[in-house]
Amino acid sequence: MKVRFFLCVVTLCISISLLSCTKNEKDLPVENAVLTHAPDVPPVVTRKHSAKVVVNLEVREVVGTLADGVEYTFWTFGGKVPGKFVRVREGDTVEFYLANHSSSKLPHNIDLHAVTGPGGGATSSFTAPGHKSRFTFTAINAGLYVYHCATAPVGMHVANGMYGLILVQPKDGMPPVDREYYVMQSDFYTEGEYGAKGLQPFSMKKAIAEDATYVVFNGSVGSMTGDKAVTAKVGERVRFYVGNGGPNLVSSFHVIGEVFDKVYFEGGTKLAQENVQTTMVPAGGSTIVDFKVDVPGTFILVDHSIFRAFNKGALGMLKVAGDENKVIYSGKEVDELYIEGAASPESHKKEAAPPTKDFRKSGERLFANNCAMCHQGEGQGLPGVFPPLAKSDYLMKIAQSKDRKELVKIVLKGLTGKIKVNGQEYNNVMTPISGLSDADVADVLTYVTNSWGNSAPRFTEEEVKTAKQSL
Ligand code: HEC
Ligand SMILES: [Cu+2]
Repeated sequence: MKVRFFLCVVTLCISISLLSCTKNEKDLPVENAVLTHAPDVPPVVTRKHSAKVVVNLEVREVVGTLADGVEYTFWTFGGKVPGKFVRVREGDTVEFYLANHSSSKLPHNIDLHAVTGPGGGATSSFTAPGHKSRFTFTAINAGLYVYHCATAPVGMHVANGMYGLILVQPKDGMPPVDREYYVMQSDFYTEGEYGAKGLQPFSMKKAIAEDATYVVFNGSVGSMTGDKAVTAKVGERVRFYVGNGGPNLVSSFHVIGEVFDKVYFEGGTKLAQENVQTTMVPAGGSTIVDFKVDVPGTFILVDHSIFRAFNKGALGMLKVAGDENKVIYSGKEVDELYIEGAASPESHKKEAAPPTKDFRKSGERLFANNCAMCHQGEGQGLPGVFPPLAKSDYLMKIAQSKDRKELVKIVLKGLTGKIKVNGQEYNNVMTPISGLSDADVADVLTYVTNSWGNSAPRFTEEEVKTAKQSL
């Protein structure tokens, strides 16, 4: 009798607590998460209460661009690398749907480092092609977390692009900023050398040796340079949510010409450090950096393991516009190029032929990827180290002379020894620039001789071809 009564009470208690639990969850307002591709970040969560947030993420295996002329079969969360950015609030209930597109060849899953539970969700989200899984978790810990695929062979799934970031905003929010960007570094391993054209297969051998062919921000070389640079205005506060998908390399994240005012170390919530030059981002880890931009110009994002930046692709740009809000590369400059490039009636005739491609755009991109790290974003150079190209008397004298092939030579063979540019002496080494086609050389030379106040006739592919024969 006593036992029975006791059991009864226990059962009643359990039912009540179960009921109240279900009721609580049902009470939560439901919202669909806004997901974004890099470099965009979903809007700040402004609500002051918990919610049930529904996340829909779709895995797709797609062929995309890894570098100029280099293609790769990426395995993606959301169609691009890195995966879509997810943003929730501490305490939210997250109902996570992982779909695997029917065109996929393999099953995939997801391990979110923000999840407390076996495999970070991996065990509950293993999804065959053409299927969809659901699991639910409570975002107990605030912070910026990496997510990735954890299907065997895990290294290969990660190496092919299966990673992204989830931000669990602290309950009390974060200090407001003017702009937020999503930057994710990762390393790629291809059968071909850096820059080898065509569809490049994954190299398991190089991946195991940790011998990265590419190290990139946001999934490809040049994803954040030229007209794809992220932007800000003088006086604004900028925040980068930085992740590192690996699979292997630790990043020494640095922005050339900026100091991070605040660094939320390893993506945690404690403001651990102020006034930082370079911060480490572990593979499978993150960091949050805040800084105010004080002067206009182009600021270069790099992995300061510096060969990765200048030789493997880990280079991005933040373009900061000044008060005058000058638009650096405008359509009008293209007109300028056609008009001012016509130095003689004859060359005018040549110029009149419509270009087969937008060589100015191409030149801008080539400059960003091959020259800007030394000669700087606006061609202004670094005093005493890298001579300026902007309004360089040295450059412009050659560009307007009969010896224009000397410029082709500088690009392809490099330059050493004493030179004088605008009255200042330089005695440094410019190493040869490799991997450029004749058309590339023509475009980049046209670009540097027709930007920042420079003006000269256009370089053509033919001219470069001829110049090369006499080098
Ligand atoms: C690794 C750094 C580096 C890179 C990358 C680089 N340069 Fe240079 N460049 C130099 C240095 C250093 C000099 C001066 C060499 C000397 O002192 O003899 C120089 C000199 C020059 C000059 C002659 C001097 C002047 O300022 O007019 C030109 C023109 C030039 N570079 C063009 C380019 C172009 C175009 C590219 C990209 C295709 C490029 N450089 C990439 C370092 C670099
Ligand atoms: Cu996978």
